[in-house]
Amino acid sequence: MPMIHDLRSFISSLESAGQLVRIKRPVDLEYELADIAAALERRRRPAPLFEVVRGSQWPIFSSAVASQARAALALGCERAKVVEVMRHALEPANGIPPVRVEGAAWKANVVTGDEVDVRQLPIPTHAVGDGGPFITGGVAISNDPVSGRGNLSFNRMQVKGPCQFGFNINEWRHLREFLDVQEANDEPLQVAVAIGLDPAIMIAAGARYDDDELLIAGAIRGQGIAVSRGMTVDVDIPAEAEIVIEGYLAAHERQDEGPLAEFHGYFGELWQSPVFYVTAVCWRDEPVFQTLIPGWNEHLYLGNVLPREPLLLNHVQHVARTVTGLHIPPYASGFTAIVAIDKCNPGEPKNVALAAFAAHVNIKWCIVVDPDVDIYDPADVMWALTTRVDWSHDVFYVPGAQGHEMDPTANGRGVHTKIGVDATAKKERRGYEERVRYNVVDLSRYLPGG
Ligand SMILES: Cc1cc2nc3c(=O)[nH]c(=O)nc-3n(C[C@H](O)[C@H](O)[C@H](O)COP(=O)(O)O)c2cc1C
Ligand SMILES: [Mn+2]
Repeated sequence: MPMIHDLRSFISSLESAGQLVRIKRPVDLEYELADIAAALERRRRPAPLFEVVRGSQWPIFSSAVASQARAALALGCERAKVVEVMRHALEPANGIPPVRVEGAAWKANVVTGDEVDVRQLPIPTHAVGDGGPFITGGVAISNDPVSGRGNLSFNRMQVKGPCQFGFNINEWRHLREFLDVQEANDEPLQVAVAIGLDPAIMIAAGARYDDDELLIAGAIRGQGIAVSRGMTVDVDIPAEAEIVIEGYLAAHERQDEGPLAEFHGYFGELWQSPVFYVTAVCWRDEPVFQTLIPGWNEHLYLGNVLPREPLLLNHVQHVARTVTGLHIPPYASGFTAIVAIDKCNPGEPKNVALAAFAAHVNIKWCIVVDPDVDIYDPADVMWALTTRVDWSHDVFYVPGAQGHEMDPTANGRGVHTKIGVDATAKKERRGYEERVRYNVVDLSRYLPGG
């Protein structure tokens, strides 16, 4: 398979793998586009490329890394190897630094100064409870004002005017630290936002990492990501981005921003967020705009699944050498871990659940299954829960544990109850017969469209 190096080559790979659907019927930017993409994501259908969007000269692509199959394609591996590939890429020793080049595809079209009007960009309004149009699929690129190192992050951006966005930054982000440093000197912070990217860069941007996250993207691709200096900002931007928005976060300025669909599946509140002023908009010839459906599968894959599964693997492998697979499913807001083990001892599944709770505060439910259960299929996991769990023996609670402060079941400090479930078969309790099986068939050979 040809190597993925930008959004276009990823779209080609998806198309070859039957993971792309070209939508030719015109769609609206407000709600309709996101409604379709959201329905496709939840049904694990292909990623949509909207070829005709009312009010847009550009096509819009959504839902890049919204399923295990597409995460595997993005990483160039099998579904079950995603965790190991991510573990390798996140290991700081394996990072590959970006490579600076002069030219960039997006330098073909540049608009600066008074000519800028971001309201002409095809920015969708996604969910009915969102506060308006938001850029959700852009990666913010910045530099640490102290060390000079680069940084990638996701920050939702709400359109506020022709050259102005509300720009969301949580308390504990690197970008927040950088802005704090600049504000202490009454200086702005330069930022570039790249839209339409190699999914390796999107995956890297979702990770918590002490160095430049572009090193992770380099590790995924096995070579440094080409970057080029901004037109109006001193920031190195992926050279093959489809669209680039350059500008700065003004010191000490805050404005209403939000609400937007959050990762836990509820709408958030209005925030007092920094303000981003645009100094340039640049794009490749015939660019593809990219969006990400907030509060839905891709959001979870990038923020909670891919960056956290390696951490979970390290922890559960510490207590059980027999881990055969694990998954943090996107449909459970990143709060649930499913771990498959080939258990040697009856108590092992409970130790595995305890280790999962220690891996990350978010994890509040750990389900341990046997290797015959498909951890990517919620129905198969539900079957194991139903036929292999005696609730009074196989479940334990950890009340008063620390969780994520935004967990809707936790109190205001993020304190909640964790629950471990041993959903492995207990043959010592009762002999089980062989489970029902049918052979795996390639449905695309029998059904048009697969
Ligand atoms: C799709 C997506 C959207 C996100 N949106 C925001 C956001 O609006 N504000 C924020 O502070 N973090 C957001 N995050 C989380 C951060 O981007 C992410 O944790 C990143 O690692 C922070 O990087 P930093 O610490 O280098 O700034 C989002 C994450 C994802 C995956
Ligand atoms: Mn960072």
